[in-house]
Amino acid sequence: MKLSLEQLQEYNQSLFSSHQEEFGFLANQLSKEGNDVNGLVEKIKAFQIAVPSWALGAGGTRFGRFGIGGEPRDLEEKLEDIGLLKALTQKTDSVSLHIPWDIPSDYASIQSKAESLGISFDAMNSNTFQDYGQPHSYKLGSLGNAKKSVRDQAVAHNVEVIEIGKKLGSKGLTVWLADGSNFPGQASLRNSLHWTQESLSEIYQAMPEDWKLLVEYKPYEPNFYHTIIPDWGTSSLLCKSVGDRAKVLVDLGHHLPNTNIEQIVATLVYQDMLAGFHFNDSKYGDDDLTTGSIKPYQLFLIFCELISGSEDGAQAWESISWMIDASHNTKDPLEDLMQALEMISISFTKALLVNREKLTACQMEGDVVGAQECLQEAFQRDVRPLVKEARIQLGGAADPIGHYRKMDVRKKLIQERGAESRSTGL
Ligand code: PSV
Ligand code: MN
Ligand code: MN
Repeated sequence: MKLSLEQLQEYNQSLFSSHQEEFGFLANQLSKEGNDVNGLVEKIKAFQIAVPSWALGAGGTRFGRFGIGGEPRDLEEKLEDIGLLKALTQKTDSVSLHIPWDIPSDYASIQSKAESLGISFDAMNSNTFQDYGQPHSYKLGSLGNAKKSVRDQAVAHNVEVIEIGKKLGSKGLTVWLADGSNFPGQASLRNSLHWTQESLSEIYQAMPEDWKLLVEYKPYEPNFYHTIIPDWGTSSLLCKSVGDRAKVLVDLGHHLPNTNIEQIVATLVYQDMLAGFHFNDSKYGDDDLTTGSIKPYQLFLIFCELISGSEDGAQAWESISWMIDASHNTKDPLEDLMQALEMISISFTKALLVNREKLTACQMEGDVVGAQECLQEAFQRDVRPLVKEARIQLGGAADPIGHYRKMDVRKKLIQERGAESRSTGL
């Protein structure tokens, strides 16, 4: 389904005067404090986040899955859903595909569909954590499997994913490895790391020169004794050994509880080693909850590190990829994604407001209280009118979820695709 632009504008018109009032008040305050409000709005407009193709249906857990109805049945419908998100939020303009779930049956039609919706192809994802009829099983690992034949097959799969991505105009390959072991003694810790390094190196050689390799880490699950790439340090070590276009991908859920993720980000940015982000949130583990729903302060602090790193010239902002990687078990995925996109924009905007000069002075003088005040001043501010203004200027909805509900989008998708339609994905 497609949203009517007229209805969207009509809806925006009904919210316009209260928005003007709120935005005017904030803009006035911010300019008095010396901020360039137009510059801020432009930065918010430019910050776009990719949506993965697997996030558009109900995710479920290993105990069950509750369908949402109207889920996209194929790649074209997935693109249509991202098109809806784009029209409403103006915060996403690309999709990240997972192979083999999303192999295009007709490249020309997929490309023209994406083009008509203004969507490009972000990093490609390979899949060696499942069996899908290939000759050798991945039960005991893929790129780090003890058997060379399995490793070769996993490398070949990644090379095939690169070839698919090349046809679509993607510029990156994301590798997330489920490889590891469930029990002590099951696998050689050292050899499995070595084999993984060899396999990654072969994959790297197969990438075009303008591509990057995003290497994701995860401490546990699906293996519970050891994971071959458990942390940013191991990922970084592997990346450095394969080539300078291989960098570390940080998925917010892939840390043990209470890990200082902003410090990891600062360290990676310091080394120009950050490939990108998978946004989500968690209370306990890789919960894949809505970004910003559990730890909004952490998200803000992460953005503070990213912004200061790029402003200080440690790592270019444009070299970092942004994506949501969450699972939707109880919410409508499209509404959930809209909430995530909003929270990401809000945290980004708050971090832009930190008075960095003042903060640095506090750090140099050892003014601990002053430093905390600097951060709190930005974090406690309600920046929603700024984010809304950026969205309206780009032609999006003043209140994306409000409009989505008013237009009965899910009901229409169910009519179109059926109540039992099921999307491929996690
Ligand atoms: C599994 O933990 C995971 O969420 C990884 O984060 C990957 O990025 C994603 O699945 C898709 O492969
Ligand atoms: Mn991820
Ligand atoms: Mn994950």
